[in-house]
Amino acid sequence: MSANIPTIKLNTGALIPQVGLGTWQSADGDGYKSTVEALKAGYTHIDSAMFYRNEAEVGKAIRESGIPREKLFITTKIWPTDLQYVEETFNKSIELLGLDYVDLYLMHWPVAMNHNGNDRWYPTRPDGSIDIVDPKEWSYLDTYKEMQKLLKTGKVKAIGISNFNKERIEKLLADPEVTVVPAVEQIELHPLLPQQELVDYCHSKGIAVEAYSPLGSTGAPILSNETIVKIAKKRGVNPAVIAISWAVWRKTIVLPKSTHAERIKANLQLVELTDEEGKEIDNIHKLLGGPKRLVDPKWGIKLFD
Ligand code: 1BO
Repeated sequence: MSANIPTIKLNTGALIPQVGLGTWQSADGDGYKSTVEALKAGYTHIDSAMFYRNEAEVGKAIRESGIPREKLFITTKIWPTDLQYVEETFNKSIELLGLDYVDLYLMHWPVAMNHNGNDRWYPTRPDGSIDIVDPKEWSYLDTYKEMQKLLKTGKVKAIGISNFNKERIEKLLADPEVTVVPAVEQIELHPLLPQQELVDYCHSKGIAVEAYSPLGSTGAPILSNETIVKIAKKRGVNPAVIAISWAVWRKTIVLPKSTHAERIKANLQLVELTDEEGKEIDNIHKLLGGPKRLVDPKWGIKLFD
């Protein structure tokens, strides 16, 4: 089945479908099932990550689909505990996926953590704090430079970043050894957290912006928002479609996650929002007391005061 999903041209020249399947918290068989359903429904863009523990199942679904590889856009990401080991981590990802290449490789967070053996994903120090690597020893800039080298292997078509704030992107772009502008910045984005300034900044630098948790992460609070529900009723679609269509309207790429076949399919029923509707959704966070992060680990970086 083919779906009419608009695309955006990345700074590499490649086209990325504006709607992709998000797979965070889809593991233990759910990553496989949701990827199978998405590919059946017409998605051609799947977003995975080492941290999601689903690369093997996502890859299996892709390979079994019989869809020519060049018709698909596949992303995976490197987690903070692996930032000092880019080449070997990437090789592990590609092996788990069982693919010859990925279309996009992202640095999941600009924070390096020590691989100290006590926890694969969130290593702690004896005092309970997260074991962050001293940036003088190794920083996200070092990781990015290693990621640049992967482009030469042909196994990575584009590199990008995730969960970076403006300051970190500025620092990255100002580094003389950074010769490749990230193709993508993937961040938490939804009507409670539009991050317009960061989106505009990325666009001004030729960096495409991807929205994770577009329905508001756990509990999907966006789906019961008054404005979203009102526009959804008027347009005769469900509220998720409005949130996803808003992301498309504002020229971002959006990664709705679902493990339910019907919802995966329904999330592709885009509507073309009017500018009036789009701006009304832009304003939702203001009516609710300002932007609200829903994915905000203590060790992450500050987005705003
Ligand atoms: C903590 C993971 C955020 C989405 O990729």
